Amino acid sequence: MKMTFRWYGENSDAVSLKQIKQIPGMSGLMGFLDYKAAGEVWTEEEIKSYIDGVHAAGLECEVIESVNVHEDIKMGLPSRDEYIANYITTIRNLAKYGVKVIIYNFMPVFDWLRTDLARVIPEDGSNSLYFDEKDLGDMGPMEIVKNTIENSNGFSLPGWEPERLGELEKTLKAYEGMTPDKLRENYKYFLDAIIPVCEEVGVRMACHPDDPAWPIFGLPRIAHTVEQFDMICDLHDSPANALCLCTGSLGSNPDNDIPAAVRHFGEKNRIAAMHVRNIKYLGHHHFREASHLSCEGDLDLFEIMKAVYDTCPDTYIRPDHGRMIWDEVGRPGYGLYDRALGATYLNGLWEAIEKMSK
Ligand code: CS2
Ligand code: MN
Repeated sequence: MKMTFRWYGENSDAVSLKQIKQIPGMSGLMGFLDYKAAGEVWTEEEIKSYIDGVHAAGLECEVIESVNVHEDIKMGLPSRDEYIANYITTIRNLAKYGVKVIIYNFMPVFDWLRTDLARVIPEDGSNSLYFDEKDLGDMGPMEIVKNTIENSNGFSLPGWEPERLGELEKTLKAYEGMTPDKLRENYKYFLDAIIPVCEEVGVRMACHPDDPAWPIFGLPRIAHTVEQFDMICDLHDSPANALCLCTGSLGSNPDNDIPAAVRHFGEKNRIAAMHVRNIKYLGHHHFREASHLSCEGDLDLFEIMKAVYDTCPDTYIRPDHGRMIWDEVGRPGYGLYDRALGATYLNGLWEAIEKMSK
């Protein structure tokens, strides 16, 4: 297991590489060039300069997160071939600089969705990301994105900045009539093109689950149950077609048994990376994010780490979203303190499991 940390880059992250390096047991990053639009090539120069900086701080960069897939690929438009060619160039460029895993998602239009980015936890005054389907009410996606822009403490739809609002309307329209089967067909077309290249250059693609783990706004979603991930694995049968098993995303639906899912895909050699965090269920389609500790949420982090140890012990792990604690001000979900506590806790579980298994 290699413990890693998500970092958004010099100009986009309040957390420094030096701070990350000082977290006990931190091997490196799940890195990210946050200014790249979906479909754009990540050039060698950009990658080299980012990764050189990470190495200079004494950290590795074997995992890159959010090389986003252009909507035209998901929609299966004729223009997809050009975007797939760009994606392949990015894979080759990343591999040249030592990247071994690329985390991405195949969610139409939206990445993760929350209805509150800073929900105060009454017990201790910290705050965390929060979702309640009832808060969406009758609002459609356009209204929610506008709401986000007007009220930064309200809804969040990553990637939909004001200047892209016009595009959002068009994209939503273009998805009308899209079915899960059709989306899967387009997914297969993408995988058939990129996975042979991944095999050639030694990169594993790691699909991140839908978050929350159910369809939203009537858009089809195909990555939020074990059965659906089995189908994704079967679309192109290769260890390079793998998963980033995010416990908090998949676990937002209590019907998903997370330790069992880790064992299932670990045994199939299809887990390339893990995001590990905890969730507190508050009702139907209603949850908040908890500290990583098992007793503060509804997931059993010991059982999850044990399943990793037993079935995919060489995987990359990172603590995922953390709460905002100790008056930290930062990117929601991505402050320093609670994620550092999370990493330390997960390292402690790992040491105990390792020693007790000998
Ligand atoms: C991340 C995702 O913050 C998060 O929830 O885990 O945004 C993840 O990076 C993407 O879905 C991967 O493309
Ligand atoms: Mn995640």
